[in-house]
Amino acid sequence: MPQLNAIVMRHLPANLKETDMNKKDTSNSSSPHVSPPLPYAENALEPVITANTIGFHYRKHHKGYVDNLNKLVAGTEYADLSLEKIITGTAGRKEKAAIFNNAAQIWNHTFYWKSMRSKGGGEPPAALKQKMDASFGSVDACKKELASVAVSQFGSGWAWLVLDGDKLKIVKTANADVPLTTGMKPLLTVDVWEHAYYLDYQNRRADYVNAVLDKLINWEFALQNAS
Ligand code: MN3
Repeated sequence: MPQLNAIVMRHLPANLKETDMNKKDTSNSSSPHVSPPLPYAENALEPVITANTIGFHYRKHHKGYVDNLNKLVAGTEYADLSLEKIITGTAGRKEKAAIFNNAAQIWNHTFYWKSMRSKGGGEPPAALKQKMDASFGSVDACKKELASVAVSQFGSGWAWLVLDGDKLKIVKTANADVPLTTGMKPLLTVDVWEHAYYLDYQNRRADYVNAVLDKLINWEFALQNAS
């Protein structure tokens, strides 16, 4: 799908280009994909998200997708491809669903870690605020829509702030799906799979989402991706 590939590569956030997202583990050629390091300590997001949750999420779930993908692509036409090329090459192909799901979940999680920071939330940088005002009317309206979409995603999935052309939009995706495959440019994401919040919030997804948006969300990351 050369056309789709071109769209996706053009829309990749600058800080997620191949050097970052496609690190090769040269010590073990059968395991080409690795988990990029967390951008902060596992306890850096406390008390909103505990080190316990981050530990399981990063070291078990995220790593699980990496290990699965490495097994699934070994000896196939995908073995030497970057994560992005695997995602775009398998999107929408039922017979490649396992490869797509694991590859997309690696990308989504790396993007999710960067979408948060210690002492995040608060006022977005002026350039992002301007875009939010233009697209949603206000920062609050943007946050409300993001929260409402995150809470209403039925089952596992993701809520995203994206750039669609010149306009900011909020979209949700189910399971491993990622807006990259529809030509939109992801700016930030919130993981609403239960493993992201259940240890800390049990069934209270709305409390998790609102706390993330108020206290952790990394607006600077979103702005970098928008420029
Ligand atoms: Mn997750």
